[in-house]
Amino acid sequence: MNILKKRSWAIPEREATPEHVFLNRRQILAGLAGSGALLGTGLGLRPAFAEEDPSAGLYPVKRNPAFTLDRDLTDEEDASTYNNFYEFGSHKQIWQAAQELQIRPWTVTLDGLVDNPQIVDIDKLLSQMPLEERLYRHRCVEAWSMAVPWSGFELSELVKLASPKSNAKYLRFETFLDPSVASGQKQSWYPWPYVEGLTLEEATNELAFMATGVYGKPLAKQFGAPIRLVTPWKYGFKCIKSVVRITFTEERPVSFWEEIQPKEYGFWANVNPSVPHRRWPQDSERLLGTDQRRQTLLYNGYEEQVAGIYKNMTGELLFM
Ligand SMILES: Nc1nc2c(c(=O)[nH]1)N[C@H]1C(S)=C(S)[C@@H](COP(=O)(O)O)O[C@H]1N2
Ligand SMILES: [Mo]
Repeated sequence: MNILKKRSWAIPEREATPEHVFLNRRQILAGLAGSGALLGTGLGLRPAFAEEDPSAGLYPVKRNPAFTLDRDLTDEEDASTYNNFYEFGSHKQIWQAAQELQIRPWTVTLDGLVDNPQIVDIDKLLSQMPLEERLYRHRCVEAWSMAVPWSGFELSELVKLASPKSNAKYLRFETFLDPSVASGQKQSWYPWPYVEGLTLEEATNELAFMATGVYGKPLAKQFGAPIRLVTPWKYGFKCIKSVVRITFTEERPVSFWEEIQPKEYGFWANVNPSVPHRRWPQDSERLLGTDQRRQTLLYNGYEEQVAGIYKNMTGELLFM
């Protein structure tokens, strides 16, 4: 008689688990590995980005040492997996859905009140623009922030290319519109396409930047490939992604968020720690990928470069 027979409660977990449960668990693990949910381990992120971007050979570009930071760069995986891009969903985990975006062929239309209206092919544009890398802070209106190395060129270069007429006062930017790849655009209560705007004076400030790359590579799709605006002294929603059109106008454009909720999101949206959002304070920010908070800075720390633009504006809601 075998007195060493195992007690029923002593069997290995594998045998004790009904087979369908066991299989499900394996399938879930396999799915997680493929989906990049195991990012902490460094698995999963690369395969989705493996598709070659035709501009990959242009990067990395030379860093412009004039733009320095007061903090560490945000970890690339953290910045690449926590994004706002409502075209692909109204939450932060859109990076996989955004891989549906087709970024070639891609053109940017420059039109409206300009002497040189044109439709520029993205690769032609990239070949003629002076690409450089800049380290910028980014402050989302939701009170989180990051610091990233953008590659791209000054927006003033595009303004020069278009050559605005003397009556042009604003730039109106538009994101692509294609609900067949961007399922968020099927949500008809949003005023698609995403629109943003700047004054000509803001657009020609040296800080206003068109990013075409980040972290020494072409923009990953979730960052707004192949070209997005970066205005680091303003709340992040001004930094419109995947731009297809820039129209020079005499009238102030109404931006996407302003159209949805004008009491909370205005045209100017300059960062100011002492002007709270209607629903939360803006005096501090969470550094993405960490558990640290920092005091938010006036104009997100870029006061010296941009405060002059606004000094004679009275009666404007500059900080929302
Ligand atoms: N087209 C488009 N551009 C957009 C958004 C968006 O939803 N759609 N979100 C904005 C917001 S709120 C922020 S904070 C930044 C986020 O950029 P990131 O995902 O590269 O961090 O993109 C901005 N640009
Ligand atoms: Mo944001």
